Amino acid sequence: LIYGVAGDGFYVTMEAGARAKAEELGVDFIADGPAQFQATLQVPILDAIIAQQPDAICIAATDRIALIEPMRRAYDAGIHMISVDTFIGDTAGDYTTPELDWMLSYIGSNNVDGGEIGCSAIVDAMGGSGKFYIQTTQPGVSTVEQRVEGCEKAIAATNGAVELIGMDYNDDNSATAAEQTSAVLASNADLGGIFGTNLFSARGAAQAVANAGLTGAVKVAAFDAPEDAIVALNDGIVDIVIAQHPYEMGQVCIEYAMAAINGEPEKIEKRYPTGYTIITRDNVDTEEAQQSIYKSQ
Ligand code: T6T
Repeated sequence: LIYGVAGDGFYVTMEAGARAKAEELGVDFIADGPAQFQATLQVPILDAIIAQQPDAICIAATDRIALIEPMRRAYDAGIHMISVDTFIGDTAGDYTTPELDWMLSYIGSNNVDGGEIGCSAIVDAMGGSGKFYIQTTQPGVSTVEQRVEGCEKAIAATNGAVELIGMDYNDDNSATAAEQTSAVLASNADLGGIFGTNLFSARGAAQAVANAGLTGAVKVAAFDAPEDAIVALNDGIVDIVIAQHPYEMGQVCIEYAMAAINGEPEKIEKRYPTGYTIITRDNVDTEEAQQSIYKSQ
């Protein structure tokens, strides 16, 4: 498993799911990933793994385009290739196209839907009108790009009643996200809603709202469910937490890898969408919500 960045609860949870399934199936499993969410750091890790000649690789590509060639190298070296979380290419994760049909599968959330769910909830919480702002990580990352697309759909559905006043790229860094959000709050006293497209974006956005004393006045949708997002939800800083199912992504990835190795392609779907658990203050204490909180180690 080559994940997107070390120390991110989302990937920590994915690795736990993959490791548990690997133990169950007797798979020799290793996981590695870059210290920052960056293609230039991830590609050398991929190359080092290719050199070890594994039978299969599950990878969360940190860039839709930059990882195509390096991943193709792995395939050409005889390794079964599976995308987990993010996809490569510009066909929205469709791996049936001739350019990408060497990819076995894309296992991950429906991110357009996720963005739309989060932003529709915030639009509602804003009473259907007002100013909206998006915190996201980097261009070229399939997941967050699709979440922005879904969010823009929710905003467009208001026919202009909600106005998207801006979007900033925080480079997957919550301190940067907090700084950028603070600046936007300072110059837009009437901001109504914010969408943080991933764990670090949402963490920074929530911190900035709390620091500005705007808890409750500015509604926040947090993509991803680390423990601190749940604390922020309970404190009224965040209004909706969209929990992905990274543990399942890790498990399915190992199952698919084994199916490929055992010559059972009928067990592999080209697209395996994992679902969401939508957490609000109404259901946060349910077992389902509590179980969907990401592991931190
Ligand atoms: O949101 C997840 C993941 O889906 C995305 O591709 C990158 O950011 C996270 O890992 C959360 O930090």
